[in-house]
Amino acid sequence: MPEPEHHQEGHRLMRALARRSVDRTPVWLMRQAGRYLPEYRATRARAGSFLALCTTPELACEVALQPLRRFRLDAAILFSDILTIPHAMGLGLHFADGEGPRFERPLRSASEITRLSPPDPEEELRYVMDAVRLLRAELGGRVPLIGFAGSPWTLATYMVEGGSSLHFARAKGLLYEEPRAAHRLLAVLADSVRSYLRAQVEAGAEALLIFDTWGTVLAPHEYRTFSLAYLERIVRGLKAEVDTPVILFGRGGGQWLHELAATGCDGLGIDWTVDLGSARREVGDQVALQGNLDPCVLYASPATIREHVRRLLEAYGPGPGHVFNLGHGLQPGMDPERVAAAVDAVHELSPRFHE
Ligand code: 1CP
Repeated sequence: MPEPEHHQEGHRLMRALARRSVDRTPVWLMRQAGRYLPEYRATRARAGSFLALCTTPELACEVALQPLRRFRLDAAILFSDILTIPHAMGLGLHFADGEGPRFERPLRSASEITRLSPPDPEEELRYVMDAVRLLRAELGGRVPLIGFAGSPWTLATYMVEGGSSLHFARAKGLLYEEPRAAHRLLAVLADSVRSYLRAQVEAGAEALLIFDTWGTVLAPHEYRTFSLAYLERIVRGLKAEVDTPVILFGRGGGQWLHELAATGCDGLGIDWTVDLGSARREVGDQVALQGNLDPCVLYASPATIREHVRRLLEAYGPGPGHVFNLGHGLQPGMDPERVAAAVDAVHELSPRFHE
C-alpha cells in the first residue's frame, strides 16, 4: 500500500485533475483489478462468478485493493461493472464463462423502452454503494477512490444488442429508424447514470469516470446527438450537485477532444491512437488528460516498457495535468511483473517533468 502523502496538500490524482502542481505524475491503470492477477482469480473462484463478486461488497472491496498491494498506484477504482444499471432495470445480466456479458431480456421494442425507469441507487444498486463505503473506509485516505459508470450510449448498445456486438446493427438501427425511442432510452439512462454517480459520491467516491467505450462507432451527427449530448447532460447535472472531478473516457474519441472538453468535465481519458502531446496542445488548457499507453506495450520487455513510458511522459511534457494510465484496460494474459515495470517507470522517470 502506498504511504500517505504529507508533502503536498491533497492527493496527486486530485491535484493533477485540477491541473495543480505535483511532485511526480500520478498513475493508475484501467482494469487494474482483474484476471491478470492470480489473487483476483482466487477471489473470483471463491465468489463463484463475476456477478457474485460484484454483488458481494466484501469481495468486491478485496479485489479492488489487490492491485494496490502489489503496485505503487495513486488511485483505487471501485470494482464493479458498467452493466449494473441495466441489470438493476430488470434486463437479467449474466456472464457466461469465456464469453462477454449477456442479457436475458434485451430491449426488443419501443414499448419495452417506455416501461424503463431509473433504478434507486440505494435500493437495487445498494450492493455497489456498500462496496464504495467499505472500500473508502479500507483505503483510510491513502489514495483517492474513483467511482464509475458507463455512458448512456454505451449502456444502450448492450441493452439493445443483448450483449457485446461487432456491427451494432440493432442499436444503430434503433437510432436511425426510431430516434424518439432511442432518445427516450438515452434520457432514462442519463438520469440513471447521474443519480448513480451522485450516490457513489455520497457513499465515498472522490473522483468519477464515465466510460464511453462505443461512442465512436457512430457517424459524427449521430455521435453528437446520441452520445455527446447525453454525456454533457450528465456532467452539467453532476457539476450542479457535487464538487467532484469527472473524467470522460472516450474510446477512439481523438477527433472529439474539443467537444468532450467543452462538456465541463475535468479530465479526458484518451486511448493510444491519440498523440498525447497534440491532445495537450489542443485541450490541455481546459482539462487534464488521462492515458494513454498502448496496453500491448506490456507484452514487451521491462526495458522496452520503460522506454515507452519515457516517451509518453515526454510527449505530454513538463507541468501538471497528466494522469498516467493505459489507453484501455489491462488484459487477462498480462504479466504482473511487467505491470510493475510500467508503474515503477512512472515513479522514476516522471519527477523531472515537475521540477
Ligand atoms: O471474467 C471476469 O472476471 C470478468 C471480467 C470483467 C471484469 C474484471 C468484466 C466483464 N468486467 C470487469 C470489471 C470492470 N469493468 C471494471 C472494474 C475493474 C477495474 O477497472 O479495476 C470496470 C471499470 C469495467 C468497465 C466496463 N465493463 C466497460 C467500460 C470500460 C472498457 O473496458 O471499455 C465495459 C464496456 C464493460 C462491459 C464488460 N464487462 C465485462 C467485459 C468482458 C466487458 C466488455 C465486453 C465487450 O467488449 O463488449
